Amino acid sequence: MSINQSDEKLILHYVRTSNGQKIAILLEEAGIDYETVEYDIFAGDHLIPAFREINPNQRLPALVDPAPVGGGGQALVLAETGAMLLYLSEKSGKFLSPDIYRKMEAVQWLAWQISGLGPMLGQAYHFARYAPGGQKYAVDRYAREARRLLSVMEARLADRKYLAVEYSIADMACWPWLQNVANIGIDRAEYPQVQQWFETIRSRPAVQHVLNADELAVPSGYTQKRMQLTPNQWSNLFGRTIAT
Ligand SMILES: N[C@@H](CCC(=O)N[C@@H](CS)C(=O)NCC(=O)O)C(=O)O
Repeated sequence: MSINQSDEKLILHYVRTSNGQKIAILLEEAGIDYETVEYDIFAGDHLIPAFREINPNQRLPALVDPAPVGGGGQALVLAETGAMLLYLSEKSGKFLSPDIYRKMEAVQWLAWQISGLGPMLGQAYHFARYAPGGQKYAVDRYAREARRLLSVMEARLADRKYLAVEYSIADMACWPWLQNVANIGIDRAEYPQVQQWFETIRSRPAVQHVLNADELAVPSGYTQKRMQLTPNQWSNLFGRTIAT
């Protein structure tokens, strides 16, 4: 992994997880030229000081645009997937309608993903897959909240193909998070509208590319029902290394 790369391509500091895939999908959909720098979060790649300069919150992905339009030659360094999706749709002029009503509908569902679906499913996955046993309350609490959020999506998609009026960054934000809900005991087929939406998006060439390209796809070891981490890996993600 080398953080210092230079030319005019965008640099995507990438982790092969749902959050990383959101941004890769938009870059592929919009046809923006980019290169990835891959981080192994289990190995603690994101904890090195050089990455803290890029994202003080030390979470992935992050994006560097060496020459943003109107930036006067100064690079733009961005963290938070919501901010990155908004930036890239503005840069490309795609996947966010210029019509104020349509645009804000998509922004609303993007906000719903980054404040609700992502964090709640994240906790559901954590307690079901990483936490020591005996956490029934937390496992049930977050699984229930995950189901509630899927029901919200199900109702939303009852009379429309996408979360907003057209395919948008809101769909790209939500889609990767629904790939492995079986790991938290949810069968997507219980939510037929969500399932149909999921398949429609899965069949898009850009999404297929992200699912199949070696450098972008989620490694099979990341999707096991129950994760077995070494003490060092656990510490890099949830333990004392984080505070230092
Ligand atoms: N709110 C952040 C969440 C990013 C996030 O949590 N990324 C995970 C990978 S999917 C991460 O960096 N985890 C490392 C850790 O928890 O130490 C965003 O939307 O960008």
